[in-house]
Amino acid sequence: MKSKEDTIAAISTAPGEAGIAIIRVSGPESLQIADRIFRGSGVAPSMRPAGTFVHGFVGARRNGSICDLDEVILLIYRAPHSYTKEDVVEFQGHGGRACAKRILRAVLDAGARSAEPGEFTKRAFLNGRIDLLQAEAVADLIMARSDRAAEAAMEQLEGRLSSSIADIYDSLINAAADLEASLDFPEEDLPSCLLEGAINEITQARKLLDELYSTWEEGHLIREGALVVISGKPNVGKSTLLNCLLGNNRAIVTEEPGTTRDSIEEEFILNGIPLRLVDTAGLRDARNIVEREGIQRAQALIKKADLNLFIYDSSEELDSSDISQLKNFDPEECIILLNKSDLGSRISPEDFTSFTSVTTSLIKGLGVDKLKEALIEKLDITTTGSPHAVISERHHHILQDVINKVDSILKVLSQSNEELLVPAISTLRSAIESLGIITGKNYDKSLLDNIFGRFCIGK
Ligand SMILES: Nc1nc2c(ncn2[C@@H]2O[C@H](COP(=O)(O)OP(=O)(O)O)[C@@H](O)[C@H]2O)c(=O)[nH]1
Ligand SMILES: [Mg+2]
Repeated sequence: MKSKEDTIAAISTAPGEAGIAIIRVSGPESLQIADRIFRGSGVAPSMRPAGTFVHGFVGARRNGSICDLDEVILLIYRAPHSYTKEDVVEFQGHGGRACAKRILRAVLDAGARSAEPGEFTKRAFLNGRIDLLQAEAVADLIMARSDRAAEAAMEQLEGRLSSSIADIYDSLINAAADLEASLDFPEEDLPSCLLEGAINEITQARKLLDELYSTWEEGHLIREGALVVISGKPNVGKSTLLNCLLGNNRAIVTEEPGTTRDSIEEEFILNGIPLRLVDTAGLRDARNIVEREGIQRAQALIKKADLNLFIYDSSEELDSSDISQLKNFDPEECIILLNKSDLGSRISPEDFTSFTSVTTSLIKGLGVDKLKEALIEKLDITTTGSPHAVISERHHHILQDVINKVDSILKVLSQSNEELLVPAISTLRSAIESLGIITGKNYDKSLLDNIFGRFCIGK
């Protein structure tokens, strides 16, 4: 399927006051549309060579005469050397609320159609310039909230993930060919190299699948951020911790227990990973209806968290409710803070041997660096190691399906049961087809609508 043969246009820059706004036009009529509305020195845009730019004005016909709408630079690209592989022109006009819209209106009046979200990138995909993984990387890059997220998106855009999938794809195709060839032999004449070759190829693919699958956790953290929930009894220093990490006074801190009623969420970037840091209402038996609602929300958040930070006031003795609250936490996904160490320590790390604990005096900023180190370790976000692309939710689902199929094939092959060979080959073919949905070798309209519908207009 090639992209539709009409010409589309959209404002590609963000709205609002800015130095420059870019209006992008792509399709067979792009240059003729530029001829109709652009007035500059020298020859008409459609007579100009690719890869050039020219200064001039965009005009519109009003009451029989031409009136200038904006002063622009016009960039000219010719198929196939453009973002979409089609003829493309870009008008760089003035930013702001009105100018870009005036140029877009002139372009649409001259024969273009308004682009749908992501339609330029969709054309780049349909015209074979990039695969679906690279198209998704464009959206990831635009939405990246941290250095690490942008880095991973660039790796994907440059084709690292595509080439890993291609390696798996090739191994499975080779294995399918071997297995299909083996069907031509009666059982007693079957050359052992065919079956062995297939098993080797599939085992190799299985290893690569595992490696890719294991990047899901990191991919999820990079794209959605890690939900880190701060909880504990009233007055132990939860809001002080939020403010300490953010470096400002986001949450109200008072000596009065029960100050924080609703949860407060803020973004905090740690080692390139966005954390969704949530301060919650203190956990206690509350009478007040608003506070009770706040506590219920806190409990729901604790269950959802990627990581919990549970704070004690270590200047006070542990009581039975302190101990029982610990049951809500998985030691793997929780860090205990022993706060207010400046007031003396009645609780010690030895009281929580299965948990990671950090001693702090948040009012003095002590122990915060240790806490950050513990967070990095618990969330497994050390930035050492070579840069690598990471899979997304969509890829995760498909890879899970492929892994299940590959495992079932390996099981059948290990049993050397001739009768099961034909169904195993068809399972292998179906695994290969699923892989093709990741890169876009196989796609349907709803898959493309789903992926490109999430893009912004103009990309
Ligand atoms: N001495 C001491 N006081 C602290 C410390 N951390 C917080 N506080 C104080 O404890 C009180 C309650 O803090 P807050 O952050 O509002 O607790 P929250 O109810 O858990 O959110 C405030 O008066 C803080 O200034 C600390 O490390 N040492
Ligand atoms: Mg508070």
